[in-house]
Amino acid sequence: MPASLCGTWEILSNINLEGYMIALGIGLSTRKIALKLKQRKVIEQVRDKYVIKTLSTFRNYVFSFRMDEEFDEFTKGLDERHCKSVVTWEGNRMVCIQKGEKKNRGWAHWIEDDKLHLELYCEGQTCKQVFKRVA
Ligand code: YOG
Repeated sequence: MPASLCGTWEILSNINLEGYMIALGIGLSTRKIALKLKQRKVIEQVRDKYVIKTLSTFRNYVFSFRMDEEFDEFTKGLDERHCKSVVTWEGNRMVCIQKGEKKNRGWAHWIEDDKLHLELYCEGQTCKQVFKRVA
């Protein structure tokens, strides 16, 4: 059983968010705002149902899913695309594949040294984020 991702997490580092946003087609003015945000993650689990909230002063993105079950994701407030998404455990990594218009899109979360790690992928760009636990 992987270490629990549940809790409240505050961003410490954010590498290549710009490249990831360009790959998603996010416009310049929104990218400038997004680069300055202090993102938080709130991850909750009830049985096999998870909720991941990405919170900021500008916009929030809330995403809920069941493990191993494909569902329709609409990335509201992000790039506003529809994806067929599925989240699975790959060893200690929680891995999401987001099938849709953008190729090689998805993300992976894992715990390392008590930090929450996240890689966001899109069309050859990877954004790497690390969060520390605050609750
Ligand atoms: O999280 O997919 O935890 O859903 C960061 C990249 C900025 C809006 C969000 C709002 C967003 C404009 C990744 C930032 C780049 C920029 C706070 C969310 C796109 C648009 C919402 C995400 C996964 C994994 C779970």
